[in-house]
Amino acid sequence: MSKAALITGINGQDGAYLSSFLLDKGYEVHGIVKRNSVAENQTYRVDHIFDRLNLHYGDMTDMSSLVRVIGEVQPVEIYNLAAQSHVRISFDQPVYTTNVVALGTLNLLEAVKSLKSDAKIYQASSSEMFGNSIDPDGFQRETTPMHPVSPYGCAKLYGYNIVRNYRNSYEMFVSNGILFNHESPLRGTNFVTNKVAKGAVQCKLGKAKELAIGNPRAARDWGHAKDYVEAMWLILQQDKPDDFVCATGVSHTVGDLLDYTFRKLDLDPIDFVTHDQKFFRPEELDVLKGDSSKLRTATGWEPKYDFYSMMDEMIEYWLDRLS
Ligand code: NAP
Ligand code: G4F
Repeated sequence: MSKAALITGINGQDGAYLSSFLLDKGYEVHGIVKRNSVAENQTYRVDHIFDRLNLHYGDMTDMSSLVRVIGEVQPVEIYNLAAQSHVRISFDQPVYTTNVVALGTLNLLEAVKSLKSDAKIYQASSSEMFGNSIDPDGFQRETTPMHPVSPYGCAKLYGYNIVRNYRNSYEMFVSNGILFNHESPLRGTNFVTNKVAKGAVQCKLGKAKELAIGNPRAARDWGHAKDYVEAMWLILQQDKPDDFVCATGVSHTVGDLLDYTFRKLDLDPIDFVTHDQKFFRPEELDVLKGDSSKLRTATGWEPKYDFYSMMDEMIEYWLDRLS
């Protein structure tokens, strides 16, 4: 009989890639989907594999729904990916973000504990937890102090800590993946990479005259979601639960992102890019660059995409869709 895996946030970017990855590995894949008034659009990222998935209604803020689904599915692995994952929006919805991201994680841990389930749990922790804390060599790693600068980052830090607390207190197999930014054509278009890929293609095709963005100086360590879901699985295949950074180790600014994308389309960004205060954050995280030596040594993980091949795929996707 195949092993059951349960993914919260299955219809998100990472949930879609992880579902395909686990199906290929022979898992029976289950996922929790929260109620939405328009059911059709909600699953567009997994529509190509919809018939092979088992979806259950539930919500991270409703522990009873988590108990019900985990009790029914009896998963061997749980990937906790559900979140209000947009940093800028977390300033507008701080309480909701904290309920889903922080208390939602506690709800999941309590559900697993109360059911006496042996499921291994992957917690989607984030490089946003570091805030502007950087080691002297310019990298963030597992030992770097964490001082988050957004409601989302603060909520993720609670999730990270409560995971460690339950691991130590109750001998649960629960691991944090501290993942740096990862992107793809399935990324929400209000995150900067896919916003720029889509916006630049619209400019190229004459469908838009300008692209308004926020802080061009912020720098991120961008990888591809397809590579990062493999890391999630590898983290749960370790003998012991632990915490691992997953990153490419290379950082680019938003300005570099604009320059590469527009020039790839034979456009000059100066002719199209404008700045709008509404896309800036009240407090900004300036630079992220991750050292994932611990993960690479323990699991052999290596990313297959770099920044350029990742952006090329996203640009191609929008050219195909919008042409
Ligand atoms: P995403 O595309 O925003 O997906 C989030 C998922 O969570 C969606 O399926 C969403 O469902 C679901 N969700 C939201 N609120 C929920 C609730 N109350 N109950 C149940 N489900 C809920 O995010 P992602 O990029 O795939 O990221 C996956 C996880 O990794 C998130 O926890 C994110 O915070 C974390 N992370 C992401 C990155 C990154 O760069 N992508 C880096 C580090 C950590 P609807 O779409 O139906 O609302
Ligand atoms: O694409 P972003 O919105 O991603 P951000 O804030 O780094 O968060 C993502 O990565 C985290 C991991 O570190 C995840 F935990 C989180 O869930 C999410 O997936 O913004 C990236 C950078 C920021 O510095 C932002 O200020 O781009 C800057 N930026 C500049 N103009 C913009 C824009 N960001 C967005 N979304 N939209 C803009 O117009």
